[in-house]
Amino acid sequence: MPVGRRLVLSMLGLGAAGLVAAPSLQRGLEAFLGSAADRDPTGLTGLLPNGGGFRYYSVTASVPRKDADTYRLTVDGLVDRPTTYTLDALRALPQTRTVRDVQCVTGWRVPHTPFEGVRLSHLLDAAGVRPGAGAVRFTCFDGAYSESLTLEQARRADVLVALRMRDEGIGHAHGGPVRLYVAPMYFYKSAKWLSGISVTSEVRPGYWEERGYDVDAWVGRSNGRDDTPTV
Ligand SMILES: Nc1nc2c(c(=O)[nH]1)N[C@H]1C(S)=C(S)[C@@H](COP(=O)(O)O)O[C@H]1N2
Ligand SMILES: [Mo]
Repeated sequence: MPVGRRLVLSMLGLGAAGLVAAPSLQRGLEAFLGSAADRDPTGLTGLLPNGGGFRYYSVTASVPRKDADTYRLTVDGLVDRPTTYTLDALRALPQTRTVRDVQCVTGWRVPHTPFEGVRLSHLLDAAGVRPGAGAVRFTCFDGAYSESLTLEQARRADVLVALRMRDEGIGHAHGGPVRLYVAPMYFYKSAKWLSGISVTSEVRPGYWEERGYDVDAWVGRSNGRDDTPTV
């Protein structure tokens, strides 16, 4: 790490593993640390070129690329009909579009962002959720990230298996070709590079949640939103 950066981080009292920065602090750091390609103090985020305000997040150093030929999404666990979908199979299902604000728990926000895809509830109904199921766990083809929702949350109309973001196909950096989109919750719930949906009996904390984030990730009214589905 360059000396200047180490200095500013220690001045601000942030360790290299400091994960949460207030928005003003984040802006100050970005201004100080320079170019948009620069990485933030966590080493996990960077401003995406032409990203429209999004930060790139990945907990792994590299992620394999998947396309229509190689992408697969598996739905299994406590279901009657475990299913594997190709990208084309997902595209052939009814699509829902929703426009909400994206809110990262570290403070940045991107207003009015369109997402489009298949309702998670549709995939759950198609698989046939068994009695005794209480939650849904999501895994990713980065090989590391995971998330979860209660079954009730998962069945909301504004929870999508998203194929499009900002009215275009989801690029690799944003978790394409398929990511989860949980509109009413902080963006860490929206698992990128989605490869597995498993119905479980109980919620199992996800990657960040095992490292201190709240399993309950509703974006509150303090952020200017309510949790009413808009689709
Ligand atoms: N697989 C995976 N999904 C992830 C993450 C990640 O590191 N890996 N980060 C989460 C967090 S904290 C945020 S804010 C968003 C960032 O999405 P973006 O990179 O498209 O801006 O992805 C979420 N989903
Ligand atoms: Mo985030």
